[in-house]
Amino acid sequence: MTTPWWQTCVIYQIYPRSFQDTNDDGIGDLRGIARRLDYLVGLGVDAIWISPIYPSPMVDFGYDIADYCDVDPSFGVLADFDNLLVQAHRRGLKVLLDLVPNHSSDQHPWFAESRASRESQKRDWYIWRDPAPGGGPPNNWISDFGGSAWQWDEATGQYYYHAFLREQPDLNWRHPAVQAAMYDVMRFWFDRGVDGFRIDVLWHMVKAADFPDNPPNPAYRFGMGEMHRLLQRHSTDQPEVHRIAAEMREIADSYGARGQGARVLIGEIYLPVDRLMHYYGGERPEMHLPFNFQLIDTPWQARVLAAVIANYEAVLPPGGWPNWVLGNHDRPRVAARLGQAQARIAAVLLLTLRGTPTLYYGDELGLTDVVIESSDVRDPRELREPGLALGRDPVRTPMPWDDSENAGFSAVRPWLPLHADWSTRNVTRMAEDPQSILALYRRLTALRRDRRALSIGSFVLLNVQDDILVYERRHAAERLVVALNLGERPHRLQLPEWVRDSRLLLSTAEDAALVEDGVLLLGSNEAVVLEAG
Ligand code: TEU
Ligand code: CA
Repeated sequence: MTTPWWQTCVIYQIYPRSFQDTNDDGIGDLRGIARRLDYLVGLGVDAIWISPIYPSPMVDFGYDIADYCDVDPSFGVLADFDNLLVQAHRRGLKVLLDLVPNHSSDQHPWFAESRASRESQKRDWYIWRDPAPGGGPPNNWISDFGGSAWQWDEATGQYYYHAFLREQPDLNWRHPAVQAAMYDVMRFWFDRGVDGFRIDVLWHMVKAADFPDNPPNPAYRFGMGEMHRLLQRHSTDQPEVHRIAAEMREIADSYGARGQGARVLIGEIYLPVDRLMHYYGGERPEMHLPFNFQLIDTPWQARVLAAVIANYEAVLPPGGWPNWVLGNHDRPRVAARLGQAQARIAAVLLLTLRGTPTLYYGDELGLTDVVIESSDVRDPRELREPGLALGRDPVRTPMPWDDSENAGFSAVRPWLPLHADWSTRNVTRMAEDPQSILALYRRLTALRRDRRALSIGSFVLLNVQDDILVYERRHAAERLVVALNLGERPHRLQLPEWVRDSRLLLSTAEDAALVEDGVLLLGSNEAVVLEAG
């Protein structure tokens, strides 16, 4: 029985505007990704997910799509994508695209036709409603980026719904023609050879048919962002979304359901874990991997993490494969949240937990959130709700390749500024330093490849105390122990009997931990992987 690649792989997210520029416009492009594929092979990842590359006015930097079946000129042309795919596949790398089915750009021809008149053939492709009886928006729903989620259209005298920007009208997924059109988009890219999709805001796609007001959120506090005033009870996570997710899965499976040829679907879903589990599917399979963002949101404390991991393992449905994420293009970077020392421990955690890990570009260098001067702000989220630290520019800054001008990212000033220490915190420099976090990531991916216990083995929590988290990964005769110190204080840990004669496979510290008489001396901010026998 062969394990499908998406269970054993390490996924690497690329924010294409910020990875590598090749035509001197300060914006990363597809040729740039192709140029850096050998870096990714050396890093030891197996699949890349590329944030949207399609034609877009870039109001939300590609999450506002004006044509689902082409490439934006700032990223290149379709032939560049085809070439990237060939080059990636030649190196054994899978390529996942970002599918954004919930909404299009307001510049998409579908929306132009829809808004043209109430009688338009495509009127119902989007969500149009009359004003509330007393006037004003049809209900109280709030955009995730602040303000009413309803935009008045003077010409046709109705409101349209947008869960995000007004430039991102939501498609009406209750309409069969919309479903058919988006399924054709999936086929377009599957036919070209892509290995799967990360699906944007999957849980948003269907709204309650009668559009009731959302209830207030009792936990709302100023500073959380206006969207959190209300619970998104009726605007998201509706039962009907599951049939759509299952149909998407059927399309993916029709291109490859097993082994190396499998096509994979990853759902972006921000929901409590019990709700998240439904997106694996019931009678019919849905997402291969509903993104598990808990490591991003969980306080960095051993007991809390242990509880989160144990609960997640416990509620996974039969056959449901776990996955873990430390960061993405919307959330603070891991090194900004935890600091450099613990970012290394987080790397060990991400790559030794049971389940498919997704790594965000730059986190392997310990990039932190870059301070963006107000004149440099680009993210519409920051522009709409300034000063609440909701902006996402800080985590989308250019990848630093070397200490040449603009860090080898571009010959010209990049679209967002580089981090301050780019002349030392860059790929070339860190690759030479065996103690760098980059070197640590390389050792971790190599170890994960080498030890089936890490990729497909079982998981058992062994010890949780103070700042210490210890667990076992086991496959057949292979038994590994992972011990993490989430704090500064060194610890002496009594090891279980079976691991007394153990070998140290990896340590994050320069002078690695010692095992003496069955006691592990775990240093400050140190994580180790031991192998029994
Ligand atoms: O993100 C959706 C999303 O859930 C977040 O913006 C969320 O509202 C925020 O993290 C608060 O928890 C996806 C994309 O990843 C994002 O870049 C897009 O802006 C958004 O959808 C619209 O497409
Ligand atoms: Ca470019």
